[in-house]
Amino acid sequence: MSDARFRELFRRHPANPILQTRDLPYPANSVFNAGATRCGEETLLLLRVEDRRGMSHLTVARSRNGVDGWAIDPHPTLLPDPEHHPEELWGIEDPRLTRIEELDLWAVLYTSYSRGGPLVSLATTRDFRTFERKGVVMPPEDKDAALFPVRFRGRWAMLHRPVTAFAGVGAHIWISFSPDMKHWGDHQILIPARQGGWWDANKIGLSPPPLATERGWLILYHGVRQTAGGCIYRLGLALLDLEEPTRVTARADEWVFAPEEPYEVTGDVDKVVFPCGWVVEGDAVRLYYGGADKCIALATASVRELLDWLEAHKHWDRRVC
Ligand code: BMA
Repeated sequence: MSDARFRELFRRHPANPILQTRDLPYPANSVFNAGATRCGEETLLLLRVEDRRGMSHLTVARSRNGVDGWAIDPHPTLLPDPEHHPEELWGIEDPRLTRIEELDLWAVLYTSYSRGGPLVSLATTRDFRTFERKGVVMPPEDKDAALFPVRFRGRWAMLHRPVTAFAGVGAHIWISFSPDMKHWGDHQILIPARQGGWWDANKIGLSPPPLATERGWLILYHGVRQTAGGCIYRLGLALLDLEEPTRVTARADEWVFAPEEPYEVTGDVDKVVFPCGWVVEGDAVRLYYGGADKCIALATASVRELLDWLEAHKHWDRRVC
């Protein structure tokens, strides 16, 4: 149950959950973790749909108001293509959409579930009808990736979350750079998972793509807390320097959003809120998130309130990480 003494920065929409499997034009196990963008006059979601074999694909949904009246493609929009892309053998998941004005296209980073583990793939599209696959951009195990919409000193930048089997080091958010979106280097840890009892100890990952604001790149990330009763996925805020995104200028200690409602607490994976996209108009943020790996829900926020709260609660002391 939520605590009235914390004024929610992200306010759940009364229509939640806004999309469930029964809203799809074809049978599926679940619909969750959607990428989001504005496309013309509409809000476009790239839904992750898990079929009744356990494999995921991506399907487009469009709505005028971003809340209801969704027009959903009658068939899967982007299916895994293991014949030409063996890395997509067990499905494609969790897309993050970045509108790149310079190239007049969207970049879609998604998780391909390969025989070698989850990895990061890139596709581009101009219309969300046809997609050009660019293939693997980060080897396994890696996921939770998104591109920045602009270059930094001529290079593209990506946030992502590699995982290593090396015990005890944790899974952190990394930043990498590329001259062409294909060849990536200058990898470095950007936001480390904390340790011990923290809500974001041991394993964190980027949620929606970084959001440009006047005070810096706003980052919403998930922290995975291991408990005796299973994992809890919660969300926290950080800020990166606008010109130099390798510089973390703020990170809050407390989480800002956590599973509380029944559709977040109970599902295929309990206690999960997992956003892959947000849409911003002026000061208004619409955050689209998966609830318990089963449905899609919406929460709204104000960019100014998020930044003010982060300013008031920022803490960046590596000694307590
Ligand atoms: C993460 C991702 C998400 C999923 C979450 C909770 O590792 O695979 O797709 O929502 O786990 O199961």
